[in-house]
Amino acid sequence: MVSLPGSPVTNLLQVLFLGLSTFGPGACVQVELHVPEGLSSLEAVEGEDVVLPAWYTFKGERAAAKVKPWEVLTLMWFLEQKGKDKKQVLSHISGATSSEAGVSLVYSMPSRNVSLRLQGLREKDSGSYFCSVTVQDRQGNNRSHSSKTLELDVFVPPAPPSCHLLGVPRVGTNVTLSCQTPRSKPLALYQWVRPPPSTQVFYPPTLDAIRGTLRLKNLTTSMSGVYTCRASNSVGSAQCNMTLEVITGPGAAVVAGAVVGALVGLGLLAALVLLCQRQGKALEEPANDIKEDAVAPRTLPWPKGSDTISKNGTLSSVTSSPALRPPQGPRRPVAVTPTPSPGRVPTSALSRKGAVPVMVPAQNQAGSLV
Ligand SMILES: *[C@@H]1O[C@H](CO)[C@@H](O)[C@H](O)[C@H]1NC(C)=O
Ligand SMILES: *[C@@H]1O[C@H](CO)[C@@H](O)[C@H](O)[C@H]1NC(C)=O
Ligand SMILES: *[C@@H]1O[C@H](CO)[C@@H](O)[C@H](O)[C@H]1NC(C)=O
Ligand SMILES: *[C@@H]1O[C@H](CO)[C@@H](O)[C@H](O)[C@H]1NC(C)=O
Ligand SMILES: CC(=O)N[C@H]1CO[C@H](CO)[C@@H](O)[C@@H]1O
Repeated sequence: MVSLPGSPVTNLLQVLFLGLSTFGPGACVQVELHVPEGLSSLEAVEGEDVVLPAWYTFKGERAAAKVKPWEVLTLMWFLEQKGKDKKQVLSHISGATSSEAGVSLVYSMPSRNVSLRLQGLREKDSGSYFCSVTVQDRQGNNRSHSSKTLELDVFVPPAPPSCHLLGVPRVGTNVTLSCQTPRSKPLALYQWVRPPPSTQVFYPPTLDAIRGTLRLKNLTTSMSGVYTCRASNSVGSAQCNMTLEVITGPGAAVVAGAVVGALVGLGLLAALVLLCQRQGKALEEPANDIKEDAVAPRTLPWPKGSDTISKNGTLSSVTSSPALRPPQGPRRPVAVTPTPSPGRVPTSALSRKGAVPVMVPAQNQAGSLV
């Protein structure tokens, strides 16, 4: 009777046969492993738990039937991954269960429900889970076997991305803001926005949502401010912030403007410079280094959003984090401060970022003397 086609007549015969034979061992039984109808793959999120549902019945038997006293089950769950050997993750043989860490059966044995629970999922738990059941009687006769496969795909929410500036943000030039997350499955899509008060959302072609780049053209000072990048996929999102400070005008014009503006005080300024140079010889080390504690020149309230050059000829200025702080605190001559995490740019980075090497210390001196 083993593989008769499932016509109503043969089903009836099977039921009759099983009805007669379920009283003890020696039954000719065909085990059937089941998974929920239509289920062939599952999706889960890294860190969470998942249950791979599976149970067995005997052909023609009602699904809810209990384990028979004579049933001896051999159960194995394997994980198959592309390019790797098949790995056994759980086995139940002769009444003893053994498994990998984080893998267990949902129901204690004996049970016909052999669902597998995976706890604390990792991305590398993705793959094909192959379940095999073999049932025999206590004499080892009438063995019957069945198996099923379930695909598991473990998704990963985007890790915190890092925000970077490519290019020098001078008025009239172009720069690119870039954003990349180190980990995400499926691949993250990126979005750039400016948070309030300068709320702005960017769209292609300015935004490349796949690469995470935002191209800003013909910069103006009104484009200075905080920019936020959000990386997101179907299971989560993460963001980073950066502060863009658009530098006004090329260096030569600033110097010329400063000279014209300070024409009356030029002689005094020259004298100061001489004085500074003398002092500089005595204090050569500190004078040439931009020191952590060096107090930047006291400036008039910063003319945010305008091209005005401040009186002391500062070329550029930066708000260190926190981002939207009003421009009144000590300033640092750095063009841009990416702020993936709160914190100040190390002073050692200042020289690398092309801070005006000679003028800054001179300004410090002048600023504190004027
Ligand atoms: C077996 O257990 C799984 C997980 O708890 C459940 O989804 C499934 O419905 C159960 N099967 C039966 C036949 O009860
Ligand atoms: C900025 O981009 C525009 C348009 O793509 C281009 O015409 C211009 O040459 C670019 N300017 C600089 C300084 O690269
Ligand atoms: C850049 O902006 C300035 C001022 O907004 C404008 O006059 C100029 O035409 C712009 N240049 C380009 C190439 O768009
Ligand atoms: C980015 O800035 C927003 C406010 O504009 C803040 O809520 C968020 O915590 C910041 N994120 C990071 C990573 O600094
Ligand atoms: C169909 C089949 O193989 N039936 C066997 C089941 O096992 C008993 C002994 O336990 C045999 O007598 C049957 O022939």
